Amino acid sequence: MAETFKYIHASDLHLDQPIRGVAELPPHLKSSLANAPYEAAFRVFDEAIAERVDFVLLSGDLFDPKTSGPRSFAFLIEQFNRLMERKITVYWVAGQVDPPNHLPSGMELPCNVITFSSSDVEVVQHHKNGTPVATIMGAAFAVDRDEFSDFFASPNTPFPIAFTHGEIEPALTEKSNIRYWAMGGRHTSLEKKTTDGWIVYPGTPQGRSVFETGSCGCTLAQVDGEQELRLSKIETDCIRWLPQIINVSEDTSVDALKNTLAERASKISRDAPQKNALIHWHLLTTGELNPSFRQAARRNALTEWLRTEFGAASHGCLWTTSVSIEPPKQLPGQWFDEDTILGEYLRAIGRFQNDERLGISLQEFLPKQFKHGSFAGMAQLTQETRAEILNESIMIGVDYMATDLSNDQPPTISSPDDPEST
Ligand SMILES: [Mn+2]
Repeated sequence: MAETFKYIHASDLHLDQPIRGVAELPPHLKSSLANAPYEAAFRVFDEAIAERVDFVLLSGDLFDPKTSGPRSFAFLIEQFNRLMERKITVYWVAGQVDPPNHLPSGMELPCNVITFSSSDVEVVQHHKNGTPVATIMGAAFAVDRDEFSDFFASPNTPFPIAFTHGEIEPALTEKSNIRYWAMGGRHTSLEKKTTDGWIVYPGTPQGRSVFETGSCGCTLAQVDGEQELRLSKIETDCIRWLPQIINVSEDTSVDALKNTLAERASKISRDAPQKNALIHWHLLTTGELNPSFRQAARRNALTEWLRTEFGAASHGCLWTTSVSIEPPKQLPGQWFDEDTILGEYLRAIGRFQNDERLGISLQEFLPKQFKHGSFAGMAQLTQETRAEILNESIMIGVDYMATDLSNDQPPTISSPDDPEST
């Protein structure tokens, strides 16, 4: 029977990358948000120690030496030293931003850290009690890598692990005899079965934006005496992005919506107690546009209510980042037909919605000094953001220009001496 062993696989720590897209933040969440990337990475190394793993695989993008200060590197050295004291080896393969051979000068890695900086495959065998248990074939990220045939092991190689960063097609892993593809470069986790084993992207230990939703962490792999592999996910994130979609029909009342939101909020708390969450509530209109939520001011009031009700705790806090509404596919026909500024405005947006070939050029609105460089990129719309912006433009137009406010006014309390009150 072969020696058993286990390892933790993590990637894309991006220590220097802050959490993005949260405009207003209460004081009680500020420090936990600022420290979340470090906190999550710390948990990865903590788990390695608690699980008494044999080694740790770090599949690149740990931090960007060009943009980060000394904190990231000092933090990593500290963690590597903690692992060294416990005789845990660290394998680190270069991702897109962190070639280990480009580390700040004068900074030295502890001797338990083995790096892979070349884009050619280098092979290292990991030994346990004098026998080789795993064969690590590491190669740094390469922009032009389109084949993976160099990652290949002969049938009797001890547990072959391919170790790199970038995108891979499962078809390219066939006949490689690789048991585990330790990949990096995707920020959301992914496990895929291959003919010989698994492709694993553990994802980032801490989601940074609304595009990195749900639980984040690292992967624990255990290989038993029969060479069978067992995978499990370990959650390490401190703050979780949990966007929510709520259906709203034309006659949903504000109170009914608040009940639905409260139910959803308590379900989130039950599923992940003690976990701070950032929530964007997206109201999806079924039927016709609900007049109670069509004005931005009403949605802002809802945001305030959500923050007060569920966002006050410093543990298990559900912080509402925003409330948005998606207009129904069909707005009242007369709005489009009416001979008003709103009618003309909606007809113009409709033309853009119906013809994707109609480009939206925002470049011309950029101030002269921002026409080139990184700002210019923000004026380029993807198909998805184009649809989103058109939707939002409709809501802004309706908000400012729709005249039929008869159902929109908040209920007024009638005074007793008003002859018309009943
Ligand atoms: Mn990355």
